[in-house]
Amino acid sequence: MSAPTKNKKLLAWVAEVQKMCTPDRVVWCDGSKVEYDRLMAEMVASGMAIKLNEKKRPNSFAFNSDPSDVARVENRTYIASLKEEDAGPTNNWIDPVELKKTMTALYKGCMKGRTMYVIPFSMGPIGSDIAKIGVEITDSPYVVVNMQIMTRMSPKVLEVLGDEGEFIPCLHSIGAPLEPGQKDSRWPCAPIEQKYIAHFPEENLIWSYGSGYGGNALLGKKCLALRIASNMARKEGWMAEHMLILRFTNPQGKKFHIAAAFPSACGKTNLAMLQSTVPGWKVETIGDDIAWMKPGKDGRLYAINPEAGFFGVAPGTSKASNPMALESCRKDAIFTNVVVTDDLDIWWEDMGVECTGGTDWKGKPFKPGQKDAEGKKILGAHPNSRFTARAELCPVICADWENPAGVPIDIFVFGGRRTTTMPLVHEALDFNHGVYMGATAASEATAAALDVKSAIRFDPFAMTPFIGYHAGDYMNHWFEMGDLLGDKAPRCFYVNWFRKDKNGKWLWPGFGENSRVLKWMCERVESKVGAKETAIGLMPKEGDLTLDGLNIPAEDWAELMKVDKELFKATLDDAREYLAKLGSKLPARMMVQFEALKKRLG
Ligand code: O2Y
Ligand code: MN
Repeated sequence: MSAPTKNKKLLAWVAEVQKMCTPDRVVWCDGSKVEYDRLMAEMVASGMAIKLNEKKRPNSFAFNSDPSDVARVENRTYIASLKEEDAGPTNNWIDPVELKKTMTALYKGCMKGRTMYVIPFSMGPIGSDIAKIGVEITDSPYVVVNMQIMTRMSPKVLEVLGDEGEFIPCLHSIGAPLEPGQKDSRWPCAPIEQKYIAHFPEENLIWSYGSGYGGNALLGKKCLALRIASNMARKEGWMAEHMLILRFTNPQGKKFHIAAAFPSACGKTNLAMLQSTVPGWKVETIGDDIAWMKPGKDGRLYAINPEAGFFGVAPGTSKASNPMALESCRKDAIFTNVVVTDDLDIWWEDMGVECTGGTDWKGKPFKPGQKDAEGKKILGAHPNSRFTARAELCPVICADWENPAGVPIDIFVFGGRRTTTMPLVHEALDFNHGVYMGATAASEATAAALDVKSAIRFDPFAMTPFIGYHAGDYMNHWFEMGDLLGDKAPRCFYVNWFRKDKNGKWLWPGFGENSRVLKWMCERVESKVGAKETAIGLMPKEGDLTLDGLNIPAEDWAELMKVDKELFKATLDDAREYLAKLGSKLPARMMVQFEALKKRLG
């Protein structure tokens, strides 16, 4: 197949990888439907994909991964900067020369017996000045079809790239060469000790080996759009964040744009597609996971969603929790590690529909409610099972979701999962205080991960696994963006949807009702409502956050909004200890905020 580009750098890189990985053939991908259909047909024939019932789930397919390859592998993910201190304490680091040596040995001949696919893609609307071009080389046809949904793949990408344009090279191999006559497994991959998800920030280069799953393999997502992009953004004066983007429009038609950062599996996709319960207020989705934001000519911060699809967690997605996500995968979808029902549709735990039986994610016969020998419920879908769905199929996708100029961000929201201490919502006193709030965002550790000293885990800006450089420098970049944006910087809020009472009952209904909280934020921005100043920040005045029809007893509301100074003070030591780990790169301004909060708490 002749190459559809004259870009010298790209042609040289493809030739170099071909020589190293020795695939049987090279295929340049164009993102077309013909290509998608051909690859799916090949994967169905090989037994890797299951074609779902055309009447129930048109043009959709299910895959089951190897049980050893079911999630991102953070302990095998590396930031291989030239200097260790540039990766910082939140990243794994290996000297880039050493890592390249180790990985080159693995890459040698790794695509034998397989096809090497070259995927030119754009993160962000093609041609947008916030977008970036990447090229992924992979030996996984599953990666190609997922990249078709998650990124913009089309001949236009190579047109924009031209003969001299720059791209981010993303090399991926599942690490499972095939000898002649060797039978392929359904989900080939390498053992854990051979998996490497490597980032070389000085070269804007990604090398991934050994895993075919999600963020390890779809390199446009976490690897490029967060780890490499966060480092580029810092150098170039913009931001690459783990944030959903939504538009919230009030009954008068005024539009507010909100970017919100929550740790993985905290309901970002649900919030991005929220169905507002506030009469006349409407949510439209722009993105559910990643925001790229750049100051515009008017001095405001403009955001695009660099992705073109959703790679959402399946279990728990239901008509009640997120009907819009379910609708987004009504057709043209890929499902990974879910139950395939007897009538060839899909099912997962807490989907809210009946399943009479099928095949679980490990390929075994399955009926909901079955228990294992120890009496534990057998799960049909893996807890990290996923749907890959086209964003354009989301019924509430915003008309501006592909606007190359992006949308102006009014509000940043940070949060974590806390059953105590953190009230439902509070606002930062100013942008720098907002940076402190984002930097000290924390969740309660699960029992399994509970460490001896502290029950909370800090996850600054929900970016811990995704900051492609030193976390101290990253926090400083946030302060510097605030300096640059000045009074046009977004207003900052902190939410906690997860507070419980002393009997373990949720105090806030969540889901669509979260729109009430977003409305209060928008009315703060518009100066329509005031706020009570408390030690931790600004909080809603009585009656400003409307609770009509919710039946929340007054004492529950008081508990939900309670700021227990003693409890807060008790977490300060944890925060200080966490921040101290960032050493000399911790911005002085962070400690100024810490001391100010301490003083306010008395
Ligand atoms: O396990 C994976 O590879 C997927 S992780 C993921 C997928 C979509 C959105 N966010 C995440 C995440 O871990 O934050
Ligand atoms: Mn995410």
